[in-house]
Amino acid sequence: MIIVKVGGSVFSDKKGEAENFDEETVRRIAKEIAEFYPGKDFIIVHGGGSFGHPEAKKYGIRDGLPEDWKSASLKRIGFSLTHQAMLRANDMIVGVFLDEGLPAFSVSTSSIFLTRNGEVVHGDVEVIKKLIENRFIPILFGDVSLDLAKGIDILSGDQIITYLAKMLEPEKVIFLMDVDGIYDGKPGEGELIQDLKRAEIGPLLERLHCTAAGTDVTGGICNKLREAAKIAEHSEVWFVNGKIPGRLGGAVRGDGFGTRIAR
Ligand code: IP8
Repeated sequence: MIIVKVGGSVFSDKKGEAENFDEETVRRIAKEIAEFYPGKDFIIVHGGGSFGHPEAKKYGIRDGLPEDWKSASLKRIGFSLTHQAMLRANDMIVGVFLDEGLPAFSVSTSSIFLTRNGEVVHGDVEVIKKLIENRFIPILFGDVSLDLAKGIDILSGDQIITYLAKMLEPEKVIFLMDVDGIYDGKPGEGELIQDLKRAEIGPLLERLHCTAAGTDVTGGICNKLREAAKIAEHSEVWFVNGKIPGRLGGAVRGDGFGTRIAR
């Protein structure tokens, strides 16, 4: 089994207008997966991109539910609007996969996961296991979550993958991004790291001065790297450019260009 994270910046331009969708790239990703399916099983998890992140930021979903009724009521509306925005992204992605003849099936993350301060404390993976057994391709997504500490929060696709990797022990986890992999510095300035060891992730996070930035409410590359350190306990991890044809296929085969973290 291979888990593929389709980063929000791969299927949409986070700096562009709200809910823009790069159908051509998603179609090409689906075609690359079709080269390996049904020989291999896939689970897809996609990010928020220009769909979930602007809404989540606007309504301050990560701050949780406040005490007073009036502000909590507005937050509840924002919670649902953020989820609806993610459903629209998911609908488009699932639609493209179906169109390419892949049996994609939408799984609404907020219906099967519970968090505590953004970390998964419960995830119903039985449905996902059964979908895989019946040869479907489950498509989950970064979403809002009901949170045991704050009432509501955001659950990043990256956190979902860490949980799935722990429960399902996939052969590989592949993160598709809009850059070639993990850089020791800013993409384009620092050097691309082709082989990264788990033990090197901590010092790298320090060198990258990891702080949340821009519209990404879940912390971008820093969050990915922190999660990758956990995922690498269970599976090989790849970071590749999802915008460039063939990179996903290369990571599936194991001879691809990008950053590889061996188990
Ligand atoms: O882009 C965030 O998912 P991510 C989802 O995988 C929302 O971090 C709703 C902002």
